[in-house]
Amino acid sequence: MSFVVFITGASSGFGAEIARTLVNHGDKVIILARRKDKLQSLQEELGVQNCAFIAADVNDNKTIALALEDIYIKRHWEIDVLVNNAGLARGLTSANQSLLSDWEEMIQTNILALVSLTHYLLPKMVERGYGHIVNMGSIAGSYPYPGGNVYGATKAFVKQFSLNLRADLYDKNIRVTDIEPGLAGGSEFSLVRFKGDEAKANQVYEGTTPLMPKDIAEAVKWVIHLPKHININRLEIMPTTQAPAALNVHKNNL
Ligand code: NDP
Ligand code: 8X3
Repeated sequence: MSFVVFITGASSGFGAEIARTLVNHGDKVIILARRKDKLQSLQEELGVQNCAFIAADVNDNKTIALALEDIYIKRHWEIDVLVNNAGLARGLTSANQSLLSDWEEMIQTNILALVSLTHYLLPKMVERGYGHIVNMGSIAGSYPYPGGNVYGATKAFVKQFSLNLRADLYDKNIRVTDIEPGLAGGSEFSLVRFKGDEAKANQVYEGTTPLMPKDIAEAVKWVIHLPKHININRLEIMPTTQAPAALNVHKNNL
């Protein structure tokens, strides 16, 4: 079985690797991100017959709807699977030192854009009688860590939204999966989090073996291509070198 898979945030990291892995498996992909040059070269790599791209901000609902209509008219591709992967962390500072604009950007992209796209595509999936929404959550949505404040909260939203979608859709043949990776290198995640500070970004992965985009892409391929009667609700994946820590207790009498 091959699918048409719409992947947001596919100009780098997980999204680009998910596109490669799925096309390699025989699927068609529609890739979206803001950087057109990156999308164009990925399309060349994957073959124009297998890959359409939309160079847009994931928050730009109107442009995305028009581009999807255009792809439907030209290629007759109807979306079987939506991979809501576009997302970001900004900053790793304590909540009292964080910028409100960073918090707003994360909420806008990780929550509002994901919700809008889901709201746009879900009725079409229900009408066709099949669909799969794969959301890119994070372990940060389950385990708090210092500086994770709003980023982790956006991913907690993604987790609960995914589970609540299932509650509405279990009788509609629509699958919903929250993929929840832990520390993962090989993407621009930390570079974006630390606003271009390469040294700081590289330090995150120094001396350890993180997950890589290919690991996440294989997980996405697996959940999508399971027999249709199986829904993976949540898939929490950590590198072997990572584990949740103990709770902190501040003892102010010492
Ligand atoms: P990257 O920074 O490499 O990828 C993020 C992708 O999202 C890019 O393609 C970027 O493209 C796109 N993007 C960001 N903002 C927008 C926007 N406003 N409009 C359109 N596209 C946008 O990081 P990852 O691959 O690591 O991250 C992918 C997802 O995985 C994110 O949701 C992240 O939160 C999540 N995640 C990452 C983990 C990690 O440790 N790396 C672990 C757990 C989850 P462009 O800039 O061209 O628009
Ligand atoms: C990214 C994983 O642990 O850096 O979602 O928050 S982590």
